[in-house]
Amino acid sequence: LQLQQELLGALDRNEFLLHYQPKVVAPAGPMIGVEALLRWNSPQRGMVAPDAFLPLAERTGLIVAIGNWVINEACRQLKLWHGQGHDSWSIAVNLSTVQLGHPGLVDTVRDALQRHDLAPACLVLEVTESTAMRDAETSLIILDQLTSLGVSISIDDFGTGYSSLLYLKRLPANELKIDRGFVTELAQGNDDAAIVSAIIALGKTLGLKIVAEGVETAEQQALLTRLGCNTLQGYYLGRPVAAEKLLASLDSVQE
Ligand code: G
Ligand code: G
Ligand code: MN
Ligand code: NA
Repeated sequence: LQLQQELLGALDRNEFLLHYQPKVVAPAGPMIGVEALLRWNSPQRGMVAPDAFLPLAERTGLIVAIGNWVINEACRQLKLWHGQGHDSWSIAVNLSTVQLGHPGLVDTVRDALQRHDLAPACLVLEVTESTAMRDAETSLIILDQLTSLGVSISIDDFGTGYSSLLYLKRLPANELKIDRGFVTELAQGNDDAAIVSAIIALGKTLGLKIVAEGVETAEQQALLTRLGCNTLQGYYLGRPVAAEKLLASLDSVQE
């Protein structure tokens, strides 16, 4: 209840912020965009990661207001970067189950793109398999409407959910993100390399761009590239950082 009270005020007090993690062309760049990751800078608790408050925000419905802020803030920041010469960058925003099921989502996205004068294609909406499956038929309708706006849809944490191939085939997605659970032990000679190959083959058959997340070592970077991933994301390519730090770190990602 305490946390809920604090969360309620956090938006008004402007305590939320976004960190940005690079997505780079395999193996080592250039950077083609970022994933926006929500942080809560709480006066009482310090910097709070989303896992600590998203479940509560979902249960209380607060996620809708917070999520709308995220979408607008991400668009505002991307427009700034475009104006600074990084005009090919895209930005990815995560959507939770409650957000996807909320009737205002499509309008929120359309308004944010218009307000910040952004081409829809540079906004990527990341939806996990489980989120899309929660109310599968409704999700398809919403995702189709979002696709009609021109935004990209990315299937996040792929391989951790239960979607049938038939459903996957119907999803209007542009991108598939291989869950980092398959990447962590990739170089250790278990089945993960075969699983990743199969996911890549499946994704390519469906016409999807393949992103690997959780890339932490040079070995994983090389293997994933050899297996056919288009895009890499992970601590090895760049940690999530505040906007000011991202430009400063570009040298290491070679832009
Ligand atoms: O950075 P990491 O601890 O940042 O994120 C933890 C989890 O929180 C991930 O599953 C990520 O998808 C989710 N997440 C991060 N930012 C957002 C956001 O803005 N909205 C939603 N719905 N989920 C987010
Ligand atoms: O569920 P989603 O993929 O949106 O979550 C992104 C989460 O993964 C964030 O918490 C982010 O901080 C974290 N993350 C990003 N790169 C890495 C990585 O290389 N290793 C690990 N362990 N976590 C990562
Ligand atoms: Mn994500
Ligand atoms: Na993920």
